[in-house]
Amino acid sequence: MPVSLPAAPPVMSRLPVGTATHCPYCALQCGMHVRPDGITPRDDIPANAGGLCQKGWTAGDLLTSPHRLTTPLLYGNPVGWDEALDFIADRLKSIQAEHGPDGVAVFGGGGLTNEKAYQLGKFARVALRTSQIDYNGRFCMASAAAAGNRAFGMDRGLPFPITDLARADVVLLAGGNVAETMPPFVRHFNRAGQLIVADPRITPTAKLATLHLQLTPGTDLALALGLLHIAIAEGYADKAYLAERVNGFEAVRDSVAAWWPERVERITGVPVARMRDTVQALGTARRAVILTARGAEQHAKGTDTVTAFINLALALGLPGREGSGYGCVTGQGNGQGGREHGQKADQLPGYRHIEDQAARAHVAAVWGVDPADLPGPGRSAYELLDALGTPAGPKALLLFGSNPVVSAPRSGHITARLAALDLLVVSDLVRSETAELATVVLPTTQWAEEAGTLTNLEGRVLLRRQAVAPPSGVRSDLSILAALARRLGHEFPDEPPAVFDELRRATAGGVADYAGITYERIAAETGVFWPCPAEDHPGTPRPFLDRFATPDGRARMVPVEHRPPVEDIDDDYPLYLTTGRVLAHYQSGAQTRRIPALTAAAPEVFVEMHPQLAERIGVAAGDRVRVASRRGSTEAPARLSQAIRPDTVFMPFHWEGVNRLTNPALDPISRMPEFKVCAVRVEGGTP
Ligand SMILES: Nc1nc2c(c(=O)[nH]1)N[C@H]1C(S)=C(S)[C@@H](COP(=O)(O)OP(=O)(O)OC[C@H]3O[C@@H](n4cnc5c(=O)[nH]c(N)nc54)[C@H](O)[C@@H]3O)O[C@H]1N2
Ligand SMILES: Nc1nc2c(c(=O)[nH]1)N[C@H]1C(S)=C(S)[C@@H](COP(=O)(O)OP(=O)(O)OC[C@H]3O[C@@H](n4cnc5c(=O)[nH]c(N)nc54)[C@H](O)[C@@H]3O)O[C@H]1N2
Ligand code: SF4
Ligand SMILES: [Mo]
Repeated sequence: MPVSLPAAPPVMSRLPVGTATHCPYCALQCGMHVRPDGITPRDDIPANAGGLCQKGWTAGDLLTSPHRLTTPLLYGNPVGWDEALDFIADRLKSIQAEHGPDGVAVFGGGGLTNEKAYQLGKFARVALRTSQIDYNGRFCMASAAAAGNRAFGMDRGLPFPITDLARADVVLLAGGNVAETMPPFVRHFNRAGQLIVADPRITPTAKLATLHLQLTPGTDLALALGLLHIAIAEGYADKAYLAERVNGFEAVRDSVAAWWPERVERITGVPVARMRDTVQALGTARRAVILTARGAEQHAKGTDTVTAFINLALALGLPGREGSGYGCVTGQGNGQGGREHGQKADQLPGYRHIEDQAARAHVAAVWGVDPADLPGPGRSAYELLDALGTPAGPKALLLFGSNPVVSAPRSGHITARLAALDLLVVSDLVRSETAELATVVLPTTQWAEEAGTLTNLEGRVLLRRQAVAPPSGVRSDLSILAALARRLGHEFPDEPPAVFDELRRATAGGVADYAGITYERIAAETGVFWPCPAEDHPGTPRPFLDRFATPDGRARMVPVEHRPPVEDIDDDYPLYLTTGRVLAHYQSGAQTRRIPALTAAAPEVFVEMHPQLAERIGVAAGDRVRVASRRGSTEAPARLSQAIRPDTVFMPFHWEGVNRLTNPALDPISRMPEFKVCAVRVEGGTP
């Protein structure tokens, strides 16, 4: 049965074209024209080719929002820029004088442009000389990144253009709800092909699927092991490909021998027949793609789970074949570029490792410093937030592009850590929940008010052009960093093209090599795929066609074992809580909860539950219930739905409170928290 796709949107009225730029939100980075009277989609950008979601259509309201910050705030009171910046610099110096360089920490975001992400990493290592920097991408696709590096020697979310999906006969999507999280994505699925979705809920994406695997939360790893077991048993392993391109098949084959389909059914709840249908579809397809997203990745075993799906893809001979492959559906606007240029605790620009001596020497030369002066690796995002204000932890935090009071796991605890700081500086467009706690808030320019590059989920570097003048009183993040650096004795460029030129040099020769990418080329070619080592190099849409990025060019299969969620259900907390997104809101909601059309579409948080469960616990539709975990509790109205398993409740995390419940248990490799499964109880039922 072919995939059923929603009807194409009506043909756009041909309004005068404005500035060609890109959406402020997710990693699809839809192309859009911004005009004074509104937004229209671009049709020259393949990822959206004329489409936008509701958030994109209404993004213009961000530019005129009455909630916009336009003056720095010191202890909540408006002050001038010099006063704010002098205050911050003085406090940074005195805190570092007392506690050493690591007394100050920096936290970034995957929504920041490449230029900002790069500059933030340089600011931390050069101006502050702190090792304490990480960013919210650790909460996003860090597990897929770690697994991709382990298997392929390179983490490029989709190692092929998104338009390749149209040629795949079968797509298996584990833990992604792209119909709500990137609506124009669904137009790339092959209408004549099959879509198989693994999700505990019957989401709008699962409704498009030809086959839905409605697994128990936290069991994707068992599912992937079971699928590989069946694939090998039924003779679908591609022996010629494995011999030519892959190391480690035998050990993985032996490790899945015990993952009998019936055993996997008991753990996942997915019927054996559906697993067999899935394997048969993948195994007999001429071209097939396996994708993972946050549903499978945001677990304390996320890296191993993605590894298990990559093992399946490798056994079937998919990666590195045109029209086939494995990919991670990256999330934030610059989720891909944001993980390449050094705002990660263990990383230098160009996806270089901070402990690699050659990498340190290269980057230090670009920065004009002694390699020995560059700090080593710091704490990962949750561990950094958890250490704030503790005796051994940082006493100050500079935060750019994240709202952890809403979005961090165990957020009640993280809010207390933020409140324990001597100095919290937040650069933001609006007074987010985290900015409410800040000693100093710095109002910054946003997407269409400034230029910069972003790297979309395909690894295509795009140019987000400035379309409007910023309101008076705000400054760009780059100029804020330059002004602070100057006060700390360093000269940093503050214009995006100058920063990008430096980024090109810093990434030259690295895994994520941008040396050959220029603003002019991006504009002329509607984006350039990295790696692109020289201006006459065409860029690399499909990096794995001939070889993988490992030293011997072969992919690595790694045996992995399933284990239950870190916190399983029991008598006290008998239900699984899983969390995720709704169409109308973005992330912590700091931006979208301030847009009237979006709050009208999705006005408040809710807890989705099956009617059988509701009946069992005495809850009627719309009742306010209390949801409690071992870490905290929150209230929300109940929303009854047949689309969820009776043992599981779902809450979107766009509102403060949901993350008070979530479990910060971390993946040992990626340091990803277990956002997608913890144990809760639901009480109440008061109308
Ligand atoms: N509307 C909207 N779109 C967004 C965003 C947004 O906030 N709002 N954010 C962007 C960002 S940063 C990201 S990372 C992406 C995320 O994009 P997705 O990964 O598509 O989004 P999620 O809703 O987090 O999770 C996807 C699905 O995982 C399912 N799930 C939960 N637990 C499990 C599990 O254990 N196993 C499996 N297989 N599935 C499970 C959920 O039911 C959910 O339907 O979206 C991007 N696009
Ligand atoms: N329970 C649960 N929690 C989750 C998730 C989940 O699935 N479940 N998903 C996780 C994921 S995948 C992600 S990516 C995180 C995201 O969560 P956050 O890190 O909180 O991301 P945003 O809400 O996008 O926060 C961005 C903030 O920066 C501001 N901002 C936007 N652009 C700029 C800019 O250019 N400069 C500056 N200085 N500020 C800017 C915005 O106004 C906003 O306040 O949440 C994670 N938390
Ligand atoms: S799908 Fe993502 S990039 Fe496209 S309009 Fe919606 S939020 Fe923007
Ligand atoms: Mo994300």
